[in-house]
Amino acid sequence: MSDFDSLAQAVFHGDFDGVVSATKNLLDRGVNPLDVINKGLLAGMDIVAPKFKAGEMFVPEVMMCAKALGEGMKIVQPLLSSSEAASAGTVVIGTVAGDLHDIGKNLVVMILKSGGFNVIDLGVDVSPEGFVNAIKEHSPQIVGMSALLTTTMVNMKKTLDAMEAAGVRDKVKVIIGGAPVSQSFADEIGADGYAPDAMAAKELCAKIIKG
Ligand code: B1M
Repeated sequence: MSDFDSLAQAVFHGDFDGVVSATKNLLDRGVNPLDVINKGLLAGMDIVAPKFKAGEMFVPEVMMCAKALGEGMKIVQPLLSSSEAASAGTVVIGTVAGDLHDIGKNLVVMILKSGGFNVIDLGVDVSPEGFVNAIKEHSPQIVGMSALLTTTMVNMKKTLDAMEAAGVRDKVKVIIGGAPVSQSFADEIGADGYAPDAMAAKELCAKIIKG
C-alpha cells in the first residue's frame, strides 16, 4: 500500500491518530501539501462517498471520517496559507441555510487562503441575513456560497434576493459551488460565477479581482 493509500484508508476508518501520522509522514518526506490533500485526505472521502450513498455507511461513521480528515487538514492548512503573504482580496464564504456540509467549503477556504486571499468563513447553515450582515461588516469583493443538497441550493437564490433587498448586491461578485450546482444554475439565479472545485474557485476569484 502506498503512503497516500495509508492516509486515505486512515480517513476512511475514521482513525484520527493514523491520519495525523500518515499526514506528517508525507509532509516530512517533502510531499507537496496539495498532493497530501488530493491524493490522501480527499481520496479517503472518495471511498466514503459511494458507501454512504449505497447505505453501507451511516451518518455517525461519515462524521468520524470527516473529523479525521479535518485532523489532517489542520496540519496541512498552515503550510498552504504561508505560501503567499499578501492579501489578494477579501472573500466572505459560507454554506447556505439548512445545509451542514462543510468539507468542500473548508477546502475552498484553505485553497483561497493559500492563494493569499483574506477569507471570512461564516461556517455552515448561514442565513441570507448572515451573508448580508457579513457584507456590511467586512466589505468583501467576493461572496462565496456552497450547497451540497438539492433542497438547500434554492437558498442561494434567496440569499441573492436578500442582498438585493439590502442594497448590497452590486457591491460584491457572488460565486457558487457544491456538488448539485452548475454554471447553468448560476446563470439561472443570477450569480456571477460558478466553480466546480476548490482550485477553480481560486482561479475564478483571482480573475474577478483582476477585473
Ligand atoms: Co450528506 N449528502 N447528508 N452528509 N453527504 C450528500 C451531499 C449526498 C449526495 C449523499 C447521497 O445520498 N448520495 C446527499 C444529497 C442528496 C441531494 O440533495 N441530492 C446527502 C444527504 C441526503 C444528507 C442528509 C440529508 C442525510 C440524512 O441525514 N438523511 C444530511 C443533511 C444534513 C444537512 O446538511 N442538513 C447529510 C449529512 C451528512 C453528514 C453530516 C453525515 C456529512 C457532512 C459532514 C461535513 O460536511 N462536515 C455528509 C457527507 C460527508 C456527505 C458526502 C458523503 C460527502 C460530501 C463531501 O464532503 N464531499 C455526500 C456524498 C457525495 O458527495 N458523493 C453527501 C467531499 C467534498 C470535498 O466535496 O463538498 O462536493 P464537495 O466540495 C467540492 C466541490 O463541490 C466544490 O469544491 C469542493 C472541493 O473541490 N465546492 C465549491 C464546494 N463548495 C464550493 C463553493 C465554491 C466553489 C466550489 O465557491 C463558493
